[in-house]
Amino acid sequence: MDDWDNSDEFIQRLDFSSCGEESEDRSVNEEDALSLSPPRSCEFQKWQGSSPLSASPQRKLGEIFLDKTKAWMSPTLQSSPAVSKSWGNVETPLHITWQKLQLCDTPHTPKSLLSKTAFPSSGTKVPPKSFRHLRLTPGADLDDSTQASLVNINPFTPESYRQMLFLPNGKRKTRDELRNPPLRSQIKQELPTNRYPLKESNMVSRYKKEFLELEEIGVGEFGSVYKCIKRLDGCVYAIKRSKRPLAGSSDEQLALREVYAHAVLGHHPHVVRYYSAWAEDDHMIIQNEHCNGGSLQDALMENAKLGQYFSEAELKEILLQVSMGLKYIHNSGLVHLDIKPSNIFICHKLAVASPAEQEESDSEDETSSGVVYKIGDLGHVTSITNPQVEEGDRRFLANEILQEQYCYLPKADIFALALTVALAAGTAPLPHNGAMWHHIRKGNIPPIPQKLPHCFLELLKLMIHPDPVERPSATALTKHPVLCPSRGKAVQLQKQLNVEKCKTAMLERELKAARLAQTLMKDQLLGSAKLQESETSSKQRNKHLVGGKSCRSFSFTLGY
Ligand code: 809
Repeated sequence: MDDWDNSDEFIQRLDFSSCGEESEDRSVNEEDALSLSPPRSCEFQKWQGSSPLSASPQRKLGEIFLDKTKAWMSPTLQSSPAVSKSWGNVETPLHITWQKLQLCDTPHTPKSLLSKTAFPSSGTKVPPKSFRHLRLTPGADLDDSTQASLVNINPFTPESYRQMLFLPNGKRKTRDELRNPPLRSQIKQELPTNRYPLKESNMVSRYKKEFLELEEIGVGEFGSVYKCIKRLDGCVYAIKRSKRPLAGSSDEQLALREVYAHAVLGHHPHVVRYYSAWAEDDHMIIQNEHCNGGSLQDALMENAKLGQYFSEAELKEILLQVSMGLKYIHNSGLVHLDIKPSNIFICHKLAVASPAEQEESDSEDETSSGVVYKIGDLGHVTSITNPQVEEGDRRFLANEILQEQYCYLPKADIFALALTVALAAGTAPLPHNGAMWHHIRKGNIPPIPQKLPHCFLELLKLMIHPDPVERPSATALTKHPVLCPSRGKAVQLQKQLNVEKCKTAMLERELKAARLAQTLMKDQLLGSAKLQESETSSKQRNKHLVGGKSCRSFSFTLGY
């Protein structure tokens, strides 16, 4: 954490004035500012004052300054229990465009503003508790009633539906009233009417207001990626700022795809976590988890400089962890289509906790090596069933994708992953085209300058098989005995246990049968003995009867 040694000076540079003292709940702050998050079913609940989403650790600001070692890290690296922000299979609103979202280019976001519009009839200006701390920066000097009137009316909100279905007195509208809706002006009476002006001068950059830029960590055609600290929660994030694509262009759809994919995917330890996205000025911005170990590509370049390669154990770890991330993406009905070293990010678990604390930690990110590999950059993600394929890097591209055959899309990710691992193993840079490109597509792993077990090389070879059907699925890889030998041992032991259980069951059955036979035999013997006895006694009785003096009666049963 050397960046932060001079923390006193740094703390002065942090401006918390816009954060609101009560705002410990990041979920409120983040959700409140314009999010491109797709609508969720809990939205209405949120307007009513309870925020069911708390996607991140809630740390008191004081705590952040007190704990110098733990501060300034990605929220996912902290030991606070992360609450999954899984949004399930949310239907993404494909029709919404960046241009339309310009409506939200302001700290007065639909949700915060609706929090005001949703309670007009309560007769009080006090917003619900979870919104009370939110300050509306541009209009900060306006009184509450003026602020409340600076809203756009979203026709799709439950409040709009309420107005459509109910009269102001709360009664349900009749069919006639529904068929002949009142003039728009009448609807407006209930909701504040002024549209929030969208002039540039009124826009305060959310990026600048909420984040402090620490350094540029990547730059490319797409724009730039910055390591930033969020003023409110003191955590570090990776933020991509890219040029806003032309409204209605295919680039715009591509840009939105990344956000849709993140939103649908939710949270997985081997997929870079997404926090928020918004548009401002000419930029679109995406705020993601910051991975403190850089990208796998950075690590490969460092290795190349030192003449080193990843070891067999490390290669297996990369393959296993990325397969887990892919399994999650594929099982969500999506494919990545741009797997390569520069899109795999590395998180090193920080050694801030004592060994005892580390032992106690029940983090899902825990791995034997303490290194977590995560799939990032979802810019090429598409649906498996309804694909819109934007070819990824040609060096990692499976031949069938080039041939526009999209029947086995997940297997294209497997192909790219094998070449990614080969690079990590020390393979020379991959060709963009030419003879070597085709040689690899025929199922040949390029030469690897280190001794690796035959079974591991065979697995990599299978992963680049020319026939995608032959390549293992991500799920199969996560269970593969080469990657999880302990799992292989466990499976073997389980099989042995099952055989023993079968034997025991059979012996128990035999024992039961023997016992039953024994009982039957006993009973039979007893039965015939009693029969004999009864016959003898009946003969004797007859004798007595003949004698004519017996007053005793006998009864007997056979014992059945
Ligand atoms: O850590 C990162 N998370 C990202 O989403 C991301 C990250 C990085 C890093 C790691 C630095 O230790 C370097 N670069 C160039 C990154 C890019 C991204 C990224 C990629 C982002 Cl923020 C959005 C889209 C694609």
